[in-house]
Amino acid sequence: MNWDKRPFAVTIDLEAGVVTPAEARVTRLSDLEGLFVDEEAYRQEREKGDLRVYTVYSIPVPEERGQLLSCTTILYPGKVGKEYYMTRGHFHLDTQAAEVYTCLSGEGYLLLVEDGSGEAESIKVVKGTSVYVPARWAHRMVNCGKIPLVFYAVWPAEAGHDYERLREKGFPLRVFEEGERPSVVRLG
Ligand code: S6P
Ligand code: ZN
Repeated sequence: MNWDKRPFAVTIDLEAGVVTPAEARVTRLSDLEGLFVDEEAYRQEREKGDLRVYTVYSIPVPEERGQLLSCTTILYPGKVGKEYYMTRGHFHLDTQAAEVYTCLSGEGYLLLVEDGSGEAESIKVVKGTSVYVPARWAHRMVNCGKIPLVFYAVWPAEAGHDYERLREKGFPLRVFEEGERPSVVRLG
């Protein structure tokens, strides 16, 4: 996209999550090694193929103070063992950067954990749920439905992503299928 500091528009397919024009990035099972609790189930899934877990359509702007980045994420339905497909999840490198997640289609949970206290929350999301993610809260979306979970995110362009910090700390909440229903479980 040519950036000339002029207003511009994109088109978002609200059901499919596809943004035109935008750049798509696919995250596959092989990119998410170590993420899911059941390592044996992960190994078995990998033997079946390297399935897509989510696709992100980013609307690029310069990563400078004052700019707003936005994207859609299409999180496909699926499970590794009993654990539903989820995004990797992250803190923002800029500890003052908040974010808004708005669900356009599908259903699931947004899992959050606060960096200092370790306080954790799960928020049920369906089409139309818009969640304010305060600064310092790591965030991860989980698809508990049978169709793709599509959400639109907007956040400060200079926020950056800290995946490593979340990986080291671990995410205390997980969502598993129990009796054909999602169940949010606290680990440890
Ligand atoms: C960025 C925002 C989303 C995620 C995307 C994929 O701040 O939260 O665009 O990047 O949903 O998730 P993840 O955890 O792999 O970046
Ligand atoms: Zn974020």
